[in-house]
Amino acid sequence: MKRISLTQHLIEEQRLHDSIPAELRLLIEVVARACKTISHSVGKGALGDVLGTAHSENVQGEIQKKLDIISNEILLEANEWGGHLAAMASEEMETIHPIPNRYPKGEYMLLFDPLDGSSNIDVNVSIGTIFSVLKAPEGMATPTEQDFLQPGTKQVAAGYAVYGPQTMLVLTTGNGVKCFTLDREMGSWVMTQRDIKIPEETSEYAINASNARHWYPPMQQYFNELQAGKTGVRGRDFNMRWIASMVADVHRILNRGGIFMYPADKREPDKAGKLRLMYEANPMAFIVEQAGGAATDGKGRILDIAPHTLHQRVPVFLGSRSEVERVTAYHKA
Ligand code: AHM
Ligand code: MG
Repeated sequence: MKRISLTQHLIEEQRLHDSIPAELRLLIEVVARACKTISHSVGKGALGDVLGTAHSENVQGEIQKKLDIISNEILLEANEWGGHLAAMASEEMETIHPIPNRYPKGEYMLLFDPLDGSSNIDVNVSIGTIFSVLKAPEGMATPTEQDFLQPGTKQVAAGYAVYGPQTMLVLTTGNGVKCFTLDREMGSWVMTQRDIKIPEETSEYAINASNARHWYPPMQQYFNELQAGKTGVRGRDFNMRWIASMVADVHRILNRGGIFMYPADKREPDKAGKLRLMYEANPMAFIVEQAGGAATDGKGRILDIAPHTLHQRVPVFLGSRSEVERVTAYHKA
């Protein structure tokens, strides 16, 4: 089989669809290179002294792991000097990170969750990096948080790297979803899936069911029906998987179908759900829609949400279209 590298793919996409100008190609390649570096650190584990906590907290009040901070630094450093970006924002930084004055600025803005699934780092379970790319608003002089607050429909690219038995990069620029596998010996990303499509029907769901008693009634109803399986209104059994790394759960769903849910619950009514809109839900929703699936917050399309803060949270229902539409209908009823 002919090997198609990430670079070759990006150049050919530009020729075919005019969707990846040189600056965006550079951006994607730099992010992909940074993910290689992160993958290398992840793979070293205790031998690289990268496990354990960093004894600091991020803006969400979560204890940061050493790898959260290392991955954040790797992405910042890799993306600062190329001239393709105006600013960056991250789960691990309270405010935005404008490109320092000593470097040229570009027209893109990059958001990321540098190391998603942090609770799995120390137990050698798949984790990942999620990223989203926006264009700077016309005429923007000095970037502010406000400039980032664009709906997910404005994303020009989104992707994730999953650090599992294999390291993979899943990418969309709005023309379907491609997957690249890291050839560790050659150090290159090689295309291994050209057009990922999520099966429309599924009998598999992913949710942290330990939160069940805190959910709102529509979620409880949907979940009870799944659990009742053959004996209930659904008339068939469902299987459950929960990795607690969104990247790994979404990756499984992209490949064999399923529905991923992180609903809002009653404990913190002001914080709608756990996952963050700008650098978790939006990029994943873009990828899932491009793969033929659906992504909602229970009420409407995630990509249509007009954000009001950088770190805002959102309920997430995504994956196989039929189940996402069903659980969304329960919320609207
Ligand atoms: P993180 O970005 O701090 O790692 O948190 C996000 C993660 C998701 O990857 C995952 O789906 C979820 O949190 C797991 O939550 P829980 O600990 O409730 O299982
Ligand atoms: Mg995360």
